[in-house]
Amino acid sequence: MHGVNVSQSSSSPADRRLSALVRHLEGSSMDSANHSIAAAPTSGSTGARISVFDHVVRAPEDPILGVTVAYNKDPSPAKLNLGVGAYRTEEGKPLVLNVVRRAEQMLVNDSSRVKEYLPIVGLADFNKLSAKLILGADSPAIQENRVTTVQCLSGTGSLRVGAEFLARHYHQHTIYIPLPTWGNHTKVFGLAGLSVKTYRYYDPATRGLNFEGLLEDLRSAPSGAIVLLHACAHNPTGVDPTTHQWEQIRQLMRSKALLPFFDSAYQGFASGNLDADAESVRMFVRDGGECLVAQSFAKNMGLYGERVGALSIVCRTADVAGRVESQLKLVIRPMYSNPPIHGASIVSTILKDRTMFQEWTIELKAMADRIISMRQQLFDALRGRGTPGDWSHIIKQIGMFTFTGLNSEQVAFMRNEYHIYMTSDGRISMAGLSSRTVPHLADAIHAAVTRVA
Ligand code: KET
Repeated sequence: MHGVNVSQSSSSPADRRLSALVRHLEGSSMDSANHSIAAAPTSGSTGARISVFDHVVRAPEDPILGVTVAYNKDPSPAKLNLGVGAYRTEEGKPLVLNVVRRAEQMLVNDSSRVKEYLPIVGLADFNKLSAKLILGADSPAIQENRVTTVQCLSGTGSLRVGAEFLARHYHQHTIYIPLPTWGNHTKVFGLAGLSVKTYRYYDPATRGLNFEGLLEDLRSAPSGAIVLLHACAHNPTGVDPTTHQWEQIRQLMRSKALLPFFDSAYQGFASGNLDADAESVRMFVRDGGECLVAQSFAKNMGLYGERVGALSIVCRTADVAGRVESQLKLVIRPMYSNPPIHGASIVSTILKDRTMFQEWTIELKAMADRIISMRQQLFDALRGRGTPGDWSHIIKQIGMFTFTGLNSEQVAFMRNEYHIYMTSDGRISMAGLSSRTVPHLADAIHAAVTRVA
């Protein structure tokens, strides 16, 4: 046995993962000599009533999902949850798309369907159709069989599987994520063993893109570094590069051999058009280079809790793609073995039927349009109240969220005084608003801006 010495007392999760990996590679089992579990029996027969978990400290709630936890505990009838990015109707209710209901009905009525395990990589139809959706029906990369797609547990799972693969098989372990970004990115990539750095993205002064800062940071990144890009509808800022800026980003990244890892959680939610929202990804695929794409169907098909997503890796050749897929299977099998069948069956039923696909795009556009109309209504309501400040970013920003510019004290004030819930960075989910609740929100923002520094 070769002697790799990794300290058992190292405290960072990455170190612990490395230790576990080393033990695994050395073939030692969990209860081998140097890894005895120093704890009292769990039966309670010793008389000592101290839990073996007594040292466990309470963790804070998740910065985004914890907002819903707090909201659920609030008895006020006026409460409003603008925290998590989840679509609501004008009536404030969660929405199951009609086309999804129809697909589910068809699945239920099909008695030939069984509940066998899916393959490790998931449902074959779903994978093909998902790649087509993001890369385009006429994508040469698909035609040349250079894309491997695996079904994963929604966007988060796709990011994590991609990150685990990169940590094992890619020479550069540094990933650059935008500042700010979706809060979970840091944890997903860090826990997979990558070293997470940031690149400048948002300029609070202009409430727009810090394009020069972004270029400068990517220019000084080490060659080959991984770069996380939001395909569209950047979360939390709602600020996307223009097509021209994307092209400059692409040229710079390719010239430095930086590896693009796209997070596509909002395809169709930015513009209401699936193809337009995939353009950034397609620009990078069109040049023949390699990239990763994590796709989520949570928002655009409203399948949040079904956990449907896909990871696609676009490779140089079909041969490489085949080998990459074989390794993705080794990542997935010990994590969750294989993905669930129901959500992916809904998606593939819709994507493969021309009429249902059409119906989906109409329902998706309606969701995107309702969000855009909420932007206008909130903007008008603040203007109507003469609320101090320039609120034009509310109508300029793209996608599900408005990055209001409210500070954490103002956010706390709005929660305490108005029962309005949002993330502490001042992000509000426009999809959680309705014509009925806009005045309440505008009153709260007005009060926060005028009364809380
Ligand atoms: N990427 C981005 C950019 C993102 O905003 C989310 C979810 C995900 C991935 C993951 O979604 P999934 O459900 O795994 O497909 N964002 C919303 C929900 C959350 O935080 O989990 C949010 O920001 O509110």
